[in-house]
Amino acid sequence: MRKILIGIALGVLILFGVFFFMGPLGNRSFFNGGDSPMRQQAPPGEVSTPEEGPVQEGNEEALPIPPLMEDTDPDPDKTEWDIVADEGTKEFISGAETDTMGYNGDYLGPTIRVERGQEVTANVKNQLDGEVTTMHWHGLKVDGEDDGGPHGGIQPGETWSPQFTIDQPATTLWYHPHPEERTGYQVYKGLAGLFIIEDEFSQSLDLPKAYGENDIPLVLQDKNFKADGTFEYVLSMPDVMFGVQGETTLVNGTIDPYLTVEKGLMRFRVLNGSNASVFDLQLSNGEAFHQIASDGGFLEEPVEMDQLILGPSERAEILIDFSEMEDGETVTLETSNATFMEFRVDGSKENDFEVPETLVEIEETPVAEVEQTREFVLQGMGPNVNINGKQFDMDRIDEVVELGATEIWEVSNESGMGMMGGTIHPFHIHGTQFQILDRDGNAPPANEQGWKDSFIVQPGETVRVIAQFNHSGLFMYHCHILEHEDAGMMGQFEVVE
Ligand SMILES: [Cu+2]
Repeated sequence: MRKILIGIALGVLILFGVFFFMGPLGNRSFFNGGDSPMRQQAPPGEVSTPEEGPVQEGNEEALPIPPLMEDTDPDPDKTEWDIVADEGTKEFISGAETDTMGYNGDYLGPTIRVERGQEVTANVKNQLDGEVTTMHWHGLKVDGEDDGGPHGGIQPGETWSPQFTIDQPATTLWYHPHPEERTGYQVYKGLAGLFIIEDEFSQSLDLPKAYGENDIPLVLQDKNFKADGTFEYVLSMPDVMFGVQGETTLVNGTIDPYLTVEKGLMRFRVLNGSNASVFDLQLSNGEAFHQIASDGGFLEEPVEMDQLILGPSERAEILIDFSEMEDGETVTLETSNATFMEFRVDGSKENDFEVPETLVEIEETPVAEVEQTREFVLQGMGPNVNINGKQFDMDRIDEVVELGATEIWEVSNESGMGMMGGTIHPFHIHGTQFQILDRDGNAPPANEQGWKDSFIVQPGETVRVIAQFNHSGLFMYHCHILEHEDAGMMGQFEVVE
């Protein structure tokens, strides 16, 4: 109660502060940065001589591809990974070294690639300086004890070794820390990686599937670089309200990189790995592309679009067709107010992949089997963000779900309504992949008609999802604006027999 009262007082102060400094807000959540000139050039810093100033021209660096996670188990039915969370440094802007965190490296982590049916042993070592961390496999269907939520704290110097079996369709998930009140900080510093599941279907598909060649991981993030070319995790007043949104975009940890692409169809696995920003992705030439997979697997058929909206933690696999472009021609992946990267067509490398007519059959989770409907109301602002009037408490289980149950979860966003036009909240449920039934009573868009584990809830909107809970244990549901999650916009449910 005291925490909430202090929160309310703080919230009022922040509201006034924000209004004073920023003027009308409302839609800041839809932007991934201000309108300041980005990335062309870092502001002059004092860190080096004029000849070697921290200057970053666009499209200087080739897109780095995260290496694949090493599998130390020779048994093809099993896989074992050694993952070390550690401190590091990285020069995002030449001449300016930034303190970072990474898995098995300075920033981000290797891409995990695993096959359905494989038995996993993951050895996660915490080598961070005095920071407790956890390892959450976002979107993975495993028991609560393997899920790596806030209860799964790994103390500095310790190793956590969960074992589980991969039992879900091919898809692109990700992994990141989930410690209480520190998730935003640790992810911002660089702790995150992709987690790809393959299965018989994905391996048989006539689509680009050479990792790093025509099947490209794209981890999208945004950061606020300081005048000296480094970044830090410091929460300004708008950050507390809307989460940390940066003015500089990174793809796989690099500012404005380029990628040489085949003259043909290329596949991209896109993760919105930002702390808080929603990205409305499009191509600078306005051409359409196809989404083939959502958070939890392939869609029933490719969805043609010229803009892809991805909220924090959402993933999409997309196919971009470069076959009509000339050798050397370029096109940019951008949002309505920022650029992410450039594609450069190499006419000497052609492929004749085609967008498939259909992909998989997705069985509809039967509404007739629903035993319970639960309501989750997202409320409050800034430090007061909460769900159903409650802020996260490690010692309180908010919902108890029966193992195997099918339920409808109805999530509505009343947060900040009336005062400022509201804020969006991306909602994530652990331990399951679900289907979106409707948004304000209307069918979801075609690219949301597959398996999902996170979804945007617009101000004033109500989204209903149908989920089956086939893993037992303690799980989280929360807003994936990490600053909201850390502030307490999170609850716990226990799945029991
Ligand atoms: Cu939120």
